[in-house]
Amino acid sequence: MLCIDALAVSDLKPEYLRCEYLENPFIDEKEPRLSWILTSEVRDQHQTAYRILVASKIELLEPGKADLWDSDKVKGSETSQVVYKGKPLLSRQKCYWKVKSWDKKDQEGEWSKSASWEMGLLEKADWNSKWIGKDFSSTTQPIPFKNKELFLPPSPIFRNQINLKEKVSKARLYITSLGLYEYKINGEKVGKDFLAPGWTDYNKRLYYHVYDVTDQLDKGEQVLQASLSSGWYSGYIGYALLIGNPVVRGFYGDTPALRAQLEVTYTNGETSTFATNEEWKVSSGGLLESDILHGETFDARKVPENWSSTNFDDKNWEQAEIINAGNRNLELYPAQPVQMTETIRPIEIHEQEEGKYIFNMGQNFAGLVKLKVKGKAGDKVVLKFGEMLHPDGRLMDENLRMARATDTYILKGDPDGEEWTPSFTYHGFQYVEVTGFPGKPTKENITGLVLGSNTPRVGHFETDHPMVNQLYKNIVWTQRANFVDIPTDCPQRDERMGWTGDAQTYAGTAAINMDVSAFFTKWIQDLHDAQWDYGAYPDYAPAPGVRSTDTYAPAWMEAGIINPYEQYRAYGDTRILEKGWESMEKFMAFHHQKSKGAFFYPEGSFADLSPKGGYGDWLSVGKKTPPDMLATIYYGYAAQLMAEMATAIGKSERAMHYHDLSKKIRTAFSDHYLDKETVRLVTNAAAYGDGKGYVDGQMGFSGNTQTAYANAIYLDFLDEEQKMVAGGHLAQLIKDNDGKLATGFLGAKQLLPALSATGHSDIAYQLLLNEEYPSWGFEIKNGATTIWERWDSYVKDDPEKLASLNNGMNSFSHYAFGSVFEWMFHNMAGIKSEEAAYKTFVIAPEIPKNDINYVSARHESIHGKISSSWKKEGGKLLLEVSIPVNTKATVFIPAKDELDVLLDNKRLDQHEGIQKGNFYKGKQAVKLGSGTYKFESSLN
Ligand code: RAM
Repeated sequence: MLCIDALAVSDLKPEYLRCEYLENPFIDEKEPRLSWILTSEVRDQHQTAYRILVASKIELLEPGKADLWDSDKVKGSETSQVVYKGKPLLSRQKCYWKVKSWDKKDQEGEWSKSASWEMGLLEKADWNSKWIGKDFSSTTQPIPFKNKELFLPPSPIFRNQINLKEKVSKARLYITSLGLYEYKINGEKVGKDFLAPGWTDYNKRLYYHVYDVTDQLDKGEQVLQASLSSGWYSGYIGYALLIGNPVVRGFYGDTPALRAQLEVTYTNGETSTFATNEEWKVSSGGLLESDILHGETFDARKVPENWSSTNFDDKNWEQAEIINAGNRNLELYPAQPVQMTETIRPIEIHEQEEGKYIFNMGQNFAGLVKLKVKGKAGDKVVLKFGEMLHPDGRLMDENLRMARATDTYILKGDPDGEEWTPSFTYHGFQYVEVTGFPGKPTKENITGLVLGSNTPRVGHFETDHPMVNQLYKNIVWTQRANFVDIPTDCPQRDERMGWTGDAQTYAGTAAINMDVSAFFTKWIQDLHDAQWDYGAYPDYAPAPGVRSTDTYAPAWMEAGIINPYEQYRAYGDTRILEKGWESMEKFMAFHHQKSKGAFFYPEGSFADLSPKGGYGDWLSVGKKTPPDMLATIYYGYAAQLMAEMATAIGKSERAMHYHDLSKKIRTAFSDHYLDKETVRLVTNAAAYGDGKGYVDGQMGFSGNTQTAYANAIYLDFLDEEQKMVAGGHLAQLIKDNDGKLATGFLGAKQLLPALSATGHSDIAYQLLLNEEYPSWGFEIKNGATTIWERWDSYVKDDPEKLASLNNGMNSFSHYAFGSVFEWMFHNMAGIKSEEAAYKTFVIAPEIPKNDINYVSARHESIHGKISSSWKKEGGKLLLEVSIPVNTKATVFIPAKDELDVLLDNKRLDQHEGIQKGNFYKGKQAVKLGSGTYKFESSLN
């Protein structure tokens, strides 16, 4: 008989090996962090030690041979963020690694499969390529558009023919650009990325990518091709044109430029580098207009025939211009690039007027379409993108403001038909208006390509309530549409900026849905890069300056603290805290100075901003929560997070300082904004005068708002007793408001958790399920497939109301209100992290009396799969949970009493080794290690 113990081998298996959050990546981090996930069939399993091997060749990846690092057996339970401590890593070095773990009985598991990473170019001297480009501005005519003019230079194409003398054993392309690039070898695109190298403050850092192109090369003649577009570097950004900013495009520079080097190792061991330089030729190709915001015009007749073939003669092409791009700081792109993540088929087409067809893609998303068409040379197909239709069936484009959002294709007349996908733009849309199509188009002529940062999906949520399921779907789609290199506010109109308020409020939800560890590693750097000299974090990052009055605002600027904190909470990332620490301290010093050392902000403290007070509880309904009250809350919240982060990185003295500061701010807050007798939040509304200059100031100001209580409760500005009373006030406010919410960007996330925390879970559920304006359900009833910017962005079947909507600022894909998902995951499914990265967590589902009988949620954490799933069945509550290896959870099972709870069909006291906690307020606590557990109890 096989006896596991006798073999003394544990079934503990390290899987999903990652380096700097990515699988087998190219990196330039000299001390990379390694992570793995453990699986085991044994319950309550954890790691007591691990051993990592790193070798320069796969053959050396064995004990005793590993030439880069052998960690030896290291005692500890860490499975993520383990820092490489081997030999110094060099440019281009490939590293293979594997790991094994010892279990709770100190039994040894098997080695993992091997994984790898490869170093990029670590020294400036590694770059020997030149910047090449072509300035077409003198030949570009402005194009009239909506009473203004657009300046859309064509995209240059570049060519260089090389000869490889031997067979190739290894080839890497190191590539970056100012603007956007596409690089091809013998007509085949390198990589699958779009919009590379992304958006950063190009004066501070510019990212490059590395591609393994070994399989794209052969011995002999090869054609290297590239094209460039303005992108964020020299194209249009945001609403600069709309508001008449002195600069509307070219915020970072005028002429896009490319820098690339193809490094080849032959089978005989020799190497060659083929770099961009004056040997490259340039011409204009088919791309007559190309802008990330406005779209592209492509004339297929203008593409030089056969230019990807080695027989092509480029002697009439000009020599590429060598561009003086200065001394740029080049770093390897640290995240998953923007890629096509899905394709979508149209669900219907209607001919809106003769020759004008509207394709309904059935889903609002960000991306492009691939056009398939057959016709004669010179036929011109125009694709216009929009999110909604007017009641008469016309495409709604008013809400796009100054984004042209149009792609045009001019046919070359290929009898076999032709296909086109734009290269350097994207749109936010559900509908495509097609004109000029030769004949009558069918659904086969258009395919939707979903673009976005390719962050792995790690969250799932399902109930037996169709509206709630649709809401969850809409949240995920909105995240996909807006996580496009940076977290944008919206994908469709002339904006698409990394608004900090939106990003801070949504960060928690984002990390439950997708693995955004690498994505936010990048954007948090953008945020620090965009910090003002005086310490405030900006309204959006990157911050190119699309309006001079866009400076900073309370609850927007705190993204500089909140987003790193959320990254730490989700992934246990302490390095990001260490790296940003100085900037964050500088920000806190700004607060100190701005508040004149008073630990709170009295009414009017931010009257110097435009709008006055900042953005406040943006897009709330009814009376406004005083922005200075919110500013005080966010100051105090930031101090509290600083204390926690300081502790996490071992800065105990700073932790004490911030702990003390956070307490002082809370005291000053309640001295000024709290009537301690009634526990009402109060303000001196008279200080705001008639409210002119404040966002919605004409509505008047009050401390007694849903947002005020929700924040004070959720962010710990009240003691336990006060919290319960304030919860009562909040519940009453909702009742007085016909059972509806009234919160904006700064209250929508906090509202439901604040209700749950104060015993009003029933009202939280009622708000979630409400279908009348304003509510999440209202959007869905009116056909939303994504989360809207405003509670009343659209109304079906009411043309009059529709006509009165504010189309100057109306997006149908804005994730901020989707932050309600935090409550759905934390409270409906009940999963809440305690220690960072779910090392310990709680599962405490709140079971509603009516309407919902089933909830199931899952999250692939950095420690593995967590799930909680409950259903009501025949008067019983069935709860199934799973807890990853190396973590512990406290599960709270709703029950009549402790004898009412069955675990795997047995009473708790009949189980050995189960740590039973208290029975308190209708819930039995049980502390569990890893495994899957089934509970049964009576429904109350
Ligand atoms: C809007 C943006 C964003 C918001 C700011 C205040 O224009 O769309 O969502 O944060 O304004």
